[in-house]
Amino acid sequence: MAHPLDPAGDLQTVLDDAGLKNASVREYVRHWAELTGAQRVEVVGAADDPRLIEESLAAGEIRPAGAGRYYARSYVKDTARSEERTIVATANPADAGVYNNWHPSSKMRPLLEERMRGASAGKTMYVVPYLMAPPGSPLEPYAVGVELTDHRTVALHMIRMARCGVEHVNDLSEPDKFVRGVHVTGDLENLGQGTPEDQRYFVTFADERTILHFGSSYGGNALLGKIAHGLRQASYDGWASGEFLAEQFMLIGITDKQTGRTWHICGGFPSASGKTNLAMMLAPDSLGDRYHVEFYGDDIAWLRVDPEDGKIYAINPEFGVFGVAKDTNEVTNPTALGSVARGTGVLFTNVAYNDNTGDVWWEGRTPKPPADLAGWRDWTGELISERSAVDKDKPWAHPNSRFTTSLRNVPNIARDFENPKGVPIDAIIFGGRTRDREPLIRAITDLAEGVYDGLTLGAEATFAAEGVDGQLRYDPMSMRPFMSYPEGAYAAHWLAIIGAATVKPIFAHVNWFQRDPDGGHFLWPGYRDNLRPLLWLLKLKDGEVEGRSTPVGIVPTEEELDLRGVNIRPEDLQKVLSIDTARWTVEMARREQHLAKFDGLPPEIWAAHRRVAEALAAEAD
Ligand code: GTP
Ligand code: SPV
Ligand code: MN
Repeated sequence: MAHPLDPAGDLQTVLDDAGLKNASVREYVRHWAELTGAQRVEVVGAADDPRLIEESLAAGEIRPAGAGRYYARSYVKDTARSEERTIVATANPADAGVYNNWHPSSKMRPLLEERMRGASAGKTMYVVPYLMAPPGSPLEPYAVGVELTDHRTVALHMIRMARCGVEHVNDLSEPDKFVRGVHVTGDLENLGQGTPEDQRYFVTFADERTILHFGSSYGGNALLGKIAHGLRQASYDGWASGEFLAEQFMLIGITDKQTGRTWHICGGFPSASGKTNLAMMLAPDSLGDRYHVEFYGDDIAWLRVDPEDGKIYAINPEFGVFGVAKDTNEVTNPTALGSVARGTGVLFTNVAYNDNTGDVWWEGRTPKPPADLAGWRDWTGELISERSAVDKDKPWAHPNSRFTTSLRNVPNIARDFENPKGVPIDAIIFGGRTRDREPLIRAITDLAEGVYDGLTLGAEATFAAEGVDGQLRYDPMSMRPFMSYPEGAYAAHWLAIIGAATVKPIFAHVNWFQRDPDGGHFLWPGYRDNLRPLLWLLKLKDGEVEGRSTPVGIVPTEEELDLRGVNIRPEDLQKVLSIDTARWTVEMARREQHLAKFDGLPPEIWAAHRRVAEALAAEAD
């Protein structure tokens, strides 16, 4: 039950009634309720979901989208993470890196407090205690947090994306050890988003384990357990403790049903580059009798070495999926459609919505949009039938429209996804959207070369604003937007953690996005067929295939790839399995400049770069 905070102050009664016992958490709630001026405080957990849904429906904040499915629109200028306004702040200037947008805490703290002071007046502050780990994980001490949010839809997202409830904070052995995450929405219509007067700030005070986000109610800007805690804070904690890595990685299991053997692969692709789709991958029909892919995670993995067997173990700290809607359909990703079926409690954001039927639609859901326009509104709430001639062809859904659903709804969720220990890692892969140069897969067996490959990961710049056409926007390990400490130290920490494993994973770089330079079509069919290069990688690791050595790694021969049932032209196949030495040589010069930006890069990384460059030069001669 919620109680108004009357001047006599019965906050303590609210917290008592909710069973919130941790005195440090109670004091933290009191402090921020006072500072933000929230009118009421309410402690919520997973059990409150049905009531919160009813309240949100009644208030018109969400709408029904079929039985047990819901729909919400965000403010039109609040539709994605904002990288420019995201900051990592600490007391130590040496924590500044190239990508973490470091500022001193002493400067940022007052700015955030000023914006948040009184900014939740008249609103309810939801207290959401959560755990970013399977319960019982050795990394649990780093996984406890409490988000305070003044937005009910954000609380609904948190309940889907993290394990939520007072039980996660009540009996801590160190009651003060939890991440403090405060989310204040602000007056979205008056924040100057994207202008020089931008009022928003999304700050992780990493050495204080405090996250203060002001000025959004969207995705990673507002769900603080996910990337602010799960990636920025956790990667800082993993480095500071020397215990683990926290990465923007998907995590899957592949089981050979004939032998019963299961392998685990994790890996990073930059945002919107295919992690969710890979994690939900259904084996292609021709391989489905033999192989099964299991979903562990699609966006975050924490990796540590287990002292007992010397292997790398990974967990997915999340409890849900915040997936991109665009192009999700029965052919590309039937598993995703299963995850958002009736009764799943899914929450769609910024797709198109039909007022009359409660149906939802997004670009790529079907080849053409629904023919009968009656009731359909685009993601901004405009009736499609009333669009002007100029707006006629605009997308119905926002390109970053998403679905939020819990892991237990994912049809291929691994049987042991809650295993506190995590799963042993056989391979680590990196991949970006690259229209040329990067082959379908190249395997890397050397640790330093694997880490080097991750550090030089990038995705092509697609808009003039994002970079020079055809050049990569480098995105080390797919962590560029989430980097919390300097890149040189980051590389050294990777070498230390993976180097400490006595059983090492194999590395690989993959690319599903190579295009025909003339027609522009994707050379590789992608999606379900992506299992094929991964199976080759596991065979290579087991010594069952040899591949072909190149200066940039080992690539499969055509015979080694299981291509039964694949629809690909012979010339396209040849292209995705070949190395364009001249094009690679151009890339090496750019890599040199990219790496030179990082202070204190370990000598092993430079040595790996030189080895690859020399091998390419020898090939070119
Ligand atoms: P974030 O949640 O932003 O971190 O993204 P993600 O890495 O999980 O990306 P996601 O799987 O949601 O894919 C993003 C877009 O890429 C979607 O529109 C997909 O349909 C598309 N995509 C994913 N895999 C493939 C593929 O193998 N081939 C092609 N052509 N497109 C793909
Ligand atoms: C990403 O942008 O990589 C996401 C979505 O996974 S958000 O949680 O908004 O960061
Ligand atoms: Mn992501």
